[in-house]
Amino acid sequence: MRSFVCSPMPIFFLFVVHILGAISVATASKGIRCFHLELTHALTYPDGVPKSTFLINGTSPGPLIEADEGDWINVTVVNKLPVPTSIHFHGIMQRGTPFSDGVPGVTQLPVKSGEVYSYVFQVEGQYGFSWYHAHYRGYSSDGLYGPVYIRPKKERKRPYRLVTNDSVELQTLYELEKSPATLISNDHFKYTMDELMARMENYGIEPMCLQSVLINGYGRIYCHNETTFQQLRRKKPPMIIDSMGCFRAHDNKGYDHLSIDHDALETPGYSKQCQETFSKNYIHYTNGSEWQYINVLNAGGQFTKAFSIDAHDLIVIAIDGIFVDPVRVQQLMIPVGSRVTILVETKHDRYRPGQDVFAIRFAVALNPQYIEGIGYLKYGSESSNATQDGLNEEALQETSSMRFQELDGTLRDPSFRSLWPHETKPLEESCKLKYKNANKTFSFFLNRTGPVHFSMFENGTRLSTHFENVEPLLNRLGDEKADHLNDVNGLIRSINHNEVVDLIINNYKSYSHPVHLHGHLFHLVSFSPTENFPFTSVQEAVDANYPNVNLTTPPYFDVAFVPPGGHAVLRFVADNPGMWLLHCHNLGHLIGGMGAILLESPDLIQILTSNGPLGAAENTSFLNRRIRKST
Ligand SMILES: *[C@@H]1O[C@H](CO)[C@@H](O)[C@H](O)[C@H]1NC(C)=O
Ligand SMILES: *[C@@H]1O[C@H](CO)[C@@H](O)[C@H](O)[C@H]1NC(C)=O
Ligand SMILES: *[C@@H]1O[C@H](CO)[C@@H](O)[C@H](O)[C@H]1NC(C)=O
Ligand SMILES: *[C@@H]1O[C@H](CO)[C@@H](O)[C@H](O)[C@H]1NC(C)=O
Ligand SMILES: *[C@@H]1O[C@H](CO)[C@@H](O)[C@H](O)[C@H]1NC(C)=O
Ligand SMILES: *[C@@H]1O[C@H](CO)[C@@H](O)[C@H](O)[C@H]1NC(C)=O
Ligand SMILES: *[C@@H]1O[C@H](CO)[C@@H](O)[C@H](O)[C@H]1NC(C)=O
Ligand SMILES: *[C@@H]1O[C@H](CO)[C@@H](O)[C@H](O)[C@H]1NC(C)=O
Ligand SMILES: *[C@@H]1O[C@H](CO)[C@@H](O)[C@H](O)[C@H]1NC(C)=O
Ligand SMILES: *[C@@H]1O[C@H](CO)[C@@H](O)[C@H](O)[C@H]1NC(C)=O
Ligand SMILES: CC(=O)N[C@H]1CO[C@H](CO)[C@@H](O)[C@@H]1O
Ligand SMILES: [Cu+2]
Repeated sequence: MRSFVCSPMPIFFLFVVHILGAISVATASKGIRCFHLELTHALTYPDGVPKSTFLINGTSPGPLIEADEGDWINVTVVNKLPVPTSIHFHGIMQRGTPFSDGVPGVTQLPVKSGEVYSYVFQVEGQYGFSWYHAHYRGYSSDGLYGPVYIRPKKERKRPYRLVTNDSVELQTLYELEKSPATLISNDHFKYTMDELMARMENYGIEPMCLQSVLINGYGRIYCHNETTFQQLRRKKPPMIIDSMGCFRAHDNKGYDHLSIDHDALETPGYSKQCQETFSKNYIHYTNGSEWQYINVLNAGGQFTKAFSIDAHDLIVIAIDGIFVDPVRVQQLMIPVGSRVTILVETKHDRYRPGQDVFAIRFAVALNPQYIEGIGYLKYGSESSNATQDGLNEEALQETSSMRFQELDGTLRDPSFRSLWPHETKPLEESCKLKYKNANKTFSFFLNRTGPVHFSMFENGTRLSTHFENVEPLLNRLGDEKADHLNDVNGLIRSINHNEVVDLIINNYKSYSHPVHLHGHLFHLVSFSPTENFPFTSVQEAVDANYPNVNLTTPPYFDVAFVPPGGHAVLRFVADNPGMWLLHCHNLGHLIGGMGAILLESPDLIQILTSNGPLGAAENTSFLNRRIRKST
């Protein structure tokens, strides 16, 4: 059969792949789900102020991509933007389809303006909440992001019985699992990412001062007074905090030398006088259900978020899509790129439909800015109120006394509990750590090596500037040996099939970095927020009884938050041939070079070697692809 047939209905077809150039594997599958995404450029007013935005099918976030575990998916992207781009499916492993990973310069050429490009992959053996976003320059933050949800197959173990044994409630949870709600926050700057990057290059300023925090594309500019800011800082040294809540950090020289751009929002400490807006905030209606099943994502390109819903506990059931032992908390700490799935009990015997409303808060945590995005959890349904804007602001004022966190994300009471993704345990046996020893260890060192230069390597090596526009590395594998790749910065070559690989990631003192690995989930086998890993391998640490090593029940996810001065050790099994980026998910840091490319099992990588590079748009007939063996 020569091509897939798009169908939401189960149909059967043969998908023929050639592995190692010799074996033909015929895989029968249920069908393929096709999604069409049109990328356009428009002026929008997400927080009441006009901004040049990139949209997906006219919206940002873009439409949901949903499927059942095991499905094939075909996402066809029509680039009607004035710029090139690409789409990466964050959390989708791309097993057998590394060329659909969406990283320009590594797995494809950028999709140029006017071109069409299809990403085809299978979600076999994976489920839960992921997301898609542009992986070219910083365009993700300009609006190119959206949710992906893969419904788990029947056989998987669920955590629901650890939450309730009431059969009606269990049924509700199974029902809600089919189409969970989504809350996505984005860091919204006054300027577009290209404008910010130009400023970064010219003035050595990182984008650090948000205009607003959006929730599902909605937001407002809130202005807080000096008293509020100073109270938040009461236990810390005095500092200049501007009207947008941005403050000058001690270690950035205050940008005092700058003679221009002082007014511009992205210069911490110099924002223009804050101008409040009253645009619409996002409203999540309970629709009368006793439970809310919500996928929460920090899609922001910049800051970790402290998330909470006033007066409502959060029961965490999955991290990065993977079910975990449920934990009841009042607050989630969500690094950039991380996803947390929660259950929230909405008690309709206590709160009144059409009336009671509670704030949903995404606050920038660990600052350097005091700012939060607010949405509403509203009892009742949209129709139980005549107008969308008929929000009871008075009721909101009342319930805000029941809030858990301050504007800076700190908890208001020591009895409240907060949870980081790295404090969870995977639920299913299959997601637990199986390997006590690693075959290979690689070390990384997160450092700022220049005003706008960031590196993952001890010697300061960075991903090359504009690596995104070069001939994709996957293509360069070709027939010959990988000699072509000698000039590639930050390439790790020696990962062989089925090896157990440890990545030791130490962080220098000044910034935190959310490190994301493509193509794999990993176990966090050692972590410390305060010290670098004092060994050269996990085995040495085990031999020394190092207390931060965790080989019994380590967390399992795809983003590791590495605090300043701390470390994370990631362990994964190299069972997915491909070229996988390992990078900081702070967009400014990634653009500044903070990444590495893991070349895994080059002999087994399936590559498209027909005419031209993978980026030859329109040509999605990769069923015809020949798989070559590098000899
Ligand atoms: C994916 O969908 C596009 C648009 O419908 C189609 O042209 C292309 O052939 C499909 N790709 C595969 C591999 O089926
Ligand atoms: C996006 O818009 C296109 C064109 O209007 C439409 O065909 C497609 O179904 C939309 N995609 C999704 C996922 O809604
Ligand atoms: C439900 O029942 C199981 C098995 O008896 C038990 O392990 C679990 O703790 C119960 N769940 C709750 C929420 O009580
Ligand atoms: C500052 O804001 C707080 C909280 O909104 C308010 O209680 C206080 O009265 C304000 N102070 C001044 C000086 O405006
Ligand atoms: C509530 O119902 C509306 C209208 O049917 C729907 O759009 C929305 O997604 C529902 N919300 C939840 C949380 O299920
Ligand atoms: C390992 O990690 C889990 C999950 O974060 C935690 O509950 C457990 O206490 C950790 N064990 C050790 C020995 O650190
Ligand atoms: C971090 O970068 C700075 C600036 O380039 C350099 O001086 C320093 O040696 C680096 N630190 C380490 C441990 O590599
Ligand atoms: C820096 O270290 C990396 C990783 O060890 C290595 O591949 C690269 O060749 C080194 N670069 C320089 C300039 O020494
Ligand atoms: C990895 O190491 C183990 C021993 O620790 C060994 O049995 C296994 O063969 C090694 N795997 C590979 C792929 O080298
Ligand atoms: C697409 O690729 C196939 C080989 O995989 C080739 O035969 C065909 O000519 C290409 N089509 C275009 C439009 O480039
Ligand atoms: C029709 C309806 O239920 N309207 C309600 C909308 O919300 C306000 C305040 O939140 C209520 O007072 C109305 O009764
Ligand atoms: Cu970073």
